[in-house]
Amino acid sequence: MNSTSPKATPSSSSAARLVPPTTREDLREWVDQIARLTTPDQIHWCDGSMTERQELVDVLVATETLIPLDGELRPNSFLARSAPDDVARVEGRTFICSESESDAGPTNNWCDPAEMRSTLTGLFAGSMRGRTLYVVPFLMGPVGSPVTRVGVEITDSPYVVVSMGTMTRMGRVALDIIEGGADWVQAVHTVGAPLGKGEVDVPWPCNPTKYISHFPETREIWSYGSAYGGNALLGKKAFALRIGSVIARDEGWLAEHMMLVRVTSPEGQVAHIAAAFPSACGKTNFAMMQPTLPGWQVETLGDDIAWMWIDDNGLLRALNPEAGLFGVAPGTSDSTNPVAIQTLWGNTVFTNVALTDDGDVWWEGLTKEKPDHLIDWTGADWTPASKSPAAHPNSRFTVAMDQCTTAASEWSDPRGVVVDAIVFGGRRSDTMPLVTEARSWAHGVYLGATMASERTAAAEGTLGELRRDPFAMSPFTGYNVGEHWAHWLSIGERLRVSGRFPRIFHVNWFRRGDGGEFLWPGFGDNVRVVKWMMDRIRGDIGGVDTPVGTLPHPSDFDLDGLNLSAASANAILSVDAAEIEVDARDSQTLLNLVGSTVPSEIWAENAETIDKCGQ
Ligand code: OXD
Ligand code: MN
Repeated sequence: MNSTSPKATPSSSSAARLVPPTTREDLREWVDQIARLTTPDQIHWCDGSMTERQELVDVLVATETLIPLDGELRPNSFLARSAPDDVARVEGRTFICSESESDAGPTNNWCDPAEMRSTLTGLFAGSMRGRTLYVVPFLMGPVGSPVTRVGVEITDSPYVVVSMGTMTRMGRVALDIIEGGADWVQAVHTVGAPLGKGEVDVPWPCNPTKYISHFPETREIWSYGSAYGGNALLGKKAFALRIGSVIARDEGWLAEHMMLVRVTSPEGQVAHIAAAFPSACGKTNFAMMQPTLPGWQVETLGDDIAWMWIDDNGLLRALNPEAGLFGVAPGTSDSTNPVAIQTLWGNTVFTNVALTDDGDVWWEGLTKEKPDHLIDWTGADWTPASKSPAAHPNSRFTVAMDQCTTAASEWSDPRGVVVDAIVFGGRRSDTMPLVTEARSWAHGVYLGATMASERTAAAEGTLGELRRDPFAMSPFTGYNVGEHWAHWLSIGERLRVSGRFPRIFHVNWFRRGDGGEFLWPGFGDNVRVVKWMMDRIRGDIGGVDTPVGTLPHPSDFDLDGLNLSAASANAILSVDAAEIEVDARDSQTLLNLVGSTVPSEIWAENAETIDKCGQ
């Protein structure tokens, strides 16, 4: 905030928000304690009202953090441009600070909690000088659900407050639940850019030093130096996945990196599907699929995170704990995801996309023809001759889930939905067929544990290299990955009581032919895969037993009307045992890394896979 600009004084009209609106001494004491450490100019308790949101937006426009878009083309929408070095989650700076290193496991960065506390205390001391400390109470999940949890984020970024207002149920609604006696997860965030007296602020304050630290035992999150989504909107990855997965393990439920949809067949059969994909595998497109087969409907329940629990009848239920969509913009278009395009008609904050000359947004892939002139995500002039992309590859949109044109009415039902199918998937140019169904719950857990994806240009690492990403949770499990697999197996044991197991499938939309071309059309045609899953769930059809699970019998799989050669169809709907064996042996590198916490069932499934390859 620009302390020299009278316009930029946050919420000066709302003196009431400076008074703690809670009788909870422990909450007031905690806020005081953080304020004593960080020394902000003032404290603002957020109520989550539209008036408050408008006041914060006005502040952000005054500081040029938000650039208003054209009111006709993109009503009530804004563009934010981050600092060039604050554009993505920072996995290398993300820490699980459990008391014991083995609790974090070999796939997390661990740091001794006492050492991390001492580092953070030094960094947070005085870090909010010249700024406002916002107290942001929020819910993950709808009011009244057994899995809904409360958090309070303290932040000095009004951009974060506005974004939390979209991504969570924020303000009074959460404070009321705290008043009722609920515990809350403590989340402390600073951009790490104190302002000197009279110092003019920059539009995107942040700090080159970054820490995203989690303390699983005390359920605390401390985030320093970044204002970018996944690092700073602490309800999302930090709470709903990292701390959430620890709470879920301790309490016997699951906090997973999965989208959630409701599918209805032309005959009226309904199925709810939860699916985990690493990034760049079309997870959002699946969540908003427009089926190409007549009479099919896919409705959106969630695009990123699913919390799942076993209900009193022994059924696995799921809900999306978030209230907004924080999606990747590039590649989103009328042909790849028309639902997202409709959803973004207005009331949207875009971050790091390009600005058109008429005050709208643009990103690579939005239109076939590139505009003649743009302002790129760094604020510089851009033409099609420019060497760098106009929108950052990780540029984002933030929009309320309510605005999603395919949102199922159940998306905010506190009872959640019964999960019929769990899907794991990755981007594999070879080896994995279009779809298989796991032989058993344990085999499904094995498929999730060893799932892998080839790196794309946007991902860190060497292009095309295969990365194992267990349950698409690599950077998101707040405890030892081997214990996560054991936890999934224990959920299976508990489902035995009702015998109502969701089916587990593995999909691969990305098989390539000899010339490198994609063999499967994907997008809306993925409903054909869903159709086969629904037939399997109904128990109508058999399949072909393979080392990697049950493969569709070609005569049971609907390819009608697709321009797919027999050779391509055969390639995606067949399994080469030799390739699967190589893959199973390759996944032993991960199992050996995870070491002693790998459940024996996972090794047994690996051995059975290899065994079946030799038969
Ligand atoms: C996300 C991610 O932003 O998974 O959802 O990185
Ligand atoms: Mn995600």
